[in-house]
Amino acid sequence: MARLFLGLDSSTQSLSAIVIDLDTRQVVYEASLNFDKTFPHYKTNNGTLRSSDPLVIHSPPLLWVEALDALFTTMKNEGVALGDILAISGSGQQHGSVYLNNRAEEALKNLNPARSLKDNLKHCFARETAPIWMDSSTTVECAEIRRALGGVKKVVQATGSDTFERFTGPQIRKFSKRDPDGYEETVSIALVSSFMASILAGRIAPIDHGDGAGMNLMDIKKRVWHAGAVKATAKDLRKKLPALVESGKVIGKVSPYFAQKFGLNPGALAVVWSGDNPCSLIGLGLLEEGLIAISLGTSYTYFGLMKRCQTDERGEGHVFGAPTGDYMTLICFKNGSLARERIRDMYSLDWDSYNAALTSTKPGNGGAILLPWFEPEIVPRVTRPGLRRINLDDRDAAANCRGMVEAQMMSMRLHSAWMKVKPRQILATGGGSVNVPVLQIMADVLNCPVARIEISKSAALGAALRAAHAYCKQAGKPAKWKEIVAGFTDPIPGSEIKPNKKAVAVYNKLIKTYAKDEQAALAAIR
Ligand code: XUL
Repeated sequence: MARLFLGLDSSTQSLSAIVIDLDTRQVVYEASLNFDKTFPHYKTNNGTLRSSDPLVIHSPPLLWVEALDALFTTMKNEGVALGDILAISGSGQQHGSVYLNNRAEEALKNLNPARSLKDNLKHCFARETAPIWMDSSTTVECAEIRRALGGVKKVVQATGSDTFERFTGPQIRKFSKRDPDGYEETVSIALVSSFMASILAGRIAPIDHGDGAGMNLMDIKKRVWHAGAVKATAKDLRKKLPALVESGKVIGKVSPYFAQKFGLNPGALAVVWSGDNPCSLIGLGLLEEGLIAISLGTSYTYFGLMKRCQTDERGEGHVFGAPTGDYMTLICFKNGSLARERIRDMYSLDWDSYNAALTSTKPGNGGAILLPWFEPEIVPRVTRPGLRRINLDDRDAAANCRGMVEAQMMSMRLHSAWMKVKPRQILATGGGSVNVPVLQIMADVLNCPVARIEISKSAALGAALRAAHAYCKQAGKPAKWKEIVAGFTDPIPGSEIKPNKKAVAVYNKLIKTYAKDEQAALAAIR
């Protein structure tokens, strides 16, 4: 019998599944259900519900429930050997919260396979919709919690991140203030990850240390609920929070609902879910300190594992628990590929000519600096956006193309220094990673080899690998993480780009100029 493991990913726009065969090291099945297309009756837009307030962004949890039923139906119809699945885990978009009432626990325990999951669970919510990570309506609550805990530095040291609008604590506080009755009716608050895990396990599931760290409620060092943060967030909150557990925790067997309805192995283990970023850490094989992933998407993210818990006292970056029991960091730079595209369009170029401009210009750009904050920036915090040029001629298209990419890479180097982890190998992923000249600048500025990795469902894969790791441990045959991920997370062969020594020397100097110019620009804005 094959040893199969299922990883699910409940993301903003879709629910995905990956099944891996641990013996052949193959992904044997992949599927994805797009929420807008598959469930138009929820009237979501990219999986979200909008209101008249553009800062408020929610999703309907019943949609996720219906999607879980539909995905299992698809897997059954497509002949997935569900009877051979030994364990299931999952990944959830981080920070989003689901508010369950006093009927939830019983309903989860007694899921009736003769009815749909939606029918089983439709009366279990104390709040119809779930605020998700895109919601930025809690600035007031962020300030209140930050003040109660003694300022940015204190919050960061306590919870791993400054208070952020999308984080769960500020969202809970807002709900408790705006709808005290709904809050009162709430018996248990779940994250997207623990909510989905609750359905699979047939009971209120715990929250893992990875996703728990995205709430501004967990003591990042002790990995327990932080009494001060809980108190500063909302009244009686402690009672409404489930247990915090390590990411490898087996919750129990999967609910009989799934065995009876879809033929899932009734002995399959339900493993606690985690957030999409901690799951991607595993799905990209970032198991050692110094292995860093840089995702070049609309925004850029920089993430990697940390052995020792360092926090960013400026309050820009985040620290989450890693599924390995270590820590991980996540730093989001909002002005990513979209900003590069703005420069491309400004000079009427296409990507080929943009890349040609990068290869025809010299590292360091003759000391010219560009600060590319087209949109309000997260890292560093920029509330008044705008493009700024220092010693840079706006008529020189090629120098502007280079200045753009150098600035993004220097910003990553500067604003990841707090981790005290020197990158040894960078894995570049996301749409922008096909541009080799961009990766050369990345390698030169960060003084580190860069390889490309293309795993489109890294979060779902990470979840499947986490399920396999937890299963082996439970079966009394614990395996090293390296053994679990071997063969699943390899970079694209031959894609490695080495740093150029001369260019590295140029950037080691230029980074100081960049830091000074950035500081001056920020001082002028604030
Ligand atoms: C991380 C974050 C997003 C969500 C959705 O802090 O907000 O990455 O996890 O993917």
